[in-house]
Amino acid sequence: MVVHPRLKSASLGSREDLLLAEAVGLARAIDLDVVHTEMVALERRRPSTLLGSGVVERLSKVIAGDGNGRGRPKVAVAVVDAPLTPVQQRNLEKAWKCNVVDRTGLILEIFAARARTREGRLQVELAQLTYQKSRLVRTWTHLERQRGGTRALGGPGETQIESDRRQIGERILRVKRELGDVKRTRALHRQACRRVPYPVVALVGYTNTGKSTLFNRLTRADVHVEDQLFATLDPTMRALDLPSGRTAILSDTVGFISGLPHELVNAFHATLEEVVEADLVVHVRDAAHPDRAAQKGDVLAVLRDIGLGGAIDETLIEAMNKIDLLPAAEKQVILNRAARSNTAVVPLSAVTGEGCGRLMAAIDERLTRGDRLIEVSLKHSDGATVAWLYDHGEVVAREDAADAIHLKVRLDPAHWERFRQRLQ
Ligand SMILES: Nc1nc2c(ncn2[C@@H]2O[C@H](COP(=O)(O)OP(=O)(O)O)[C@@H](O)[C@H]2O)c(=O)[nH]1
Ligand SMILES: [Mg+2]
Repeated sequence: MVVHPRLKSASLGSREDLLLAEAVGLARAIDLDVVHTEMVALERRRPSTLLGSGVVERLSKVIAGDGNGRGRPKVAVAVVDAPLTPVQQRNLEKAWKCNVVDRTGLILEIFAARARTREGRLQVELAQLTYQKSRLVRTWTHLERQRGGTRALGGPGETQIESDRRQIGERILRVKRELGDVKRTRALHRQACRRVPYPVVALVGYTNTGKSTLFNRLTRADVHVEDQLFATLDPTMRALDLPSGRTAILSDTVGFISGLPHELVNAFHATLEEVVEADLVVHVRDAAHPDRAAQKGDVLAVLRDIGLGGAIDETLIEAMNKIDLLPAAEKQVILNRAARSNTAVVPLSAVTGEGCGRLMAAIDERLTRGDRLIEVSLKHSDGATVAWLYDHGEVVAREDAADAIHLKVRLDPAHWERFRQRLQ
């Protein structure tokens, strides 16, 4: 169940629908099966449960399966799309007899499931620990106040919460230290990570703009041998067959989230680390979203923050998605603008498929721009150079003759330059 509470006094009109839709999108991002969604209007925020008691009671019937389920609740997880205090969270769990996750908790789940690099995982762990610790601290003060008790730090009188807190504090220190190490050796890690023999195309953009739909449409074809490289590791990377016959890897990244809680910004940026490594970034936009201009600004600002600044024009294609939802006149404006953009903007619909072929062609053109197709003959003893070419280029033909190995290889300009130096 996903509940989006809003204060009656702060109504944003139709924007609220979009916020609820975003929360549902976030829940689906960790594979929750959403059976009930609801916008709840609040007169005020109740300290005990946030929501009013009537609403809490009504929803508990929904959770129990419309009131007829005595045993297990039908709903296993209730997402409350707002910040909840630890007390509110606990009271709702008691009233609803199911797990309750607030907005920050949900986002942390997504990041944890999707962080790929070591730095990403550490940043997410740090954010999780900090979140947990703040919960314990506040729960603890709450309990202390109730009991009016005294406390002894450490020693035999130590309470469970105090020792939990101390352990979390120690882990935070350890994670911070490790993060420092990772950052110092980041350059080395990058080189070591760069083992994928295909160019990587990353899809970025706000949640619900259609990244996953586009990802599935573009890579829908049968399962590839290349996929097996990733399948077990990562369901968000798949082989992409380009019109030129070239293969790339398409990567579906963590979506941008409106009003990202401040304490999660570092973790979010770290989950986008891989985007910096990508050969090409496809910025998926929702052409029908009223905030699409602001969203674009946010995305570009973050891409600049994580280090994509200078090369942004070279490495970015804008996929204007959901054009099927636009009125004809508005759609025409976007099509005209795109036609003048020289493949920098591609209007499309991931649902109907319109424009998806053009996106594939644009990706292809961008990836092969400046590439060279070279033919080399190498001695059988020169296994190192053969291996280097397989690692850094795309071997399109190979013939093992008696005297030599003849290779036809496609190399991008940077690797072509390195290869020339290698030969000298
Ligand atoms: N009408 C329309 N809906 C779309 C299109 N692409 C995606 N959607 C819908 O938008 C919602 C979010 O899509 P999803 O791929 O999960 O977005 P993501 O969060 O960016 O991965 C889903 O309900 C999709 O069916 C499109 O081109 N047209
Ligand atoms: Mg998605």
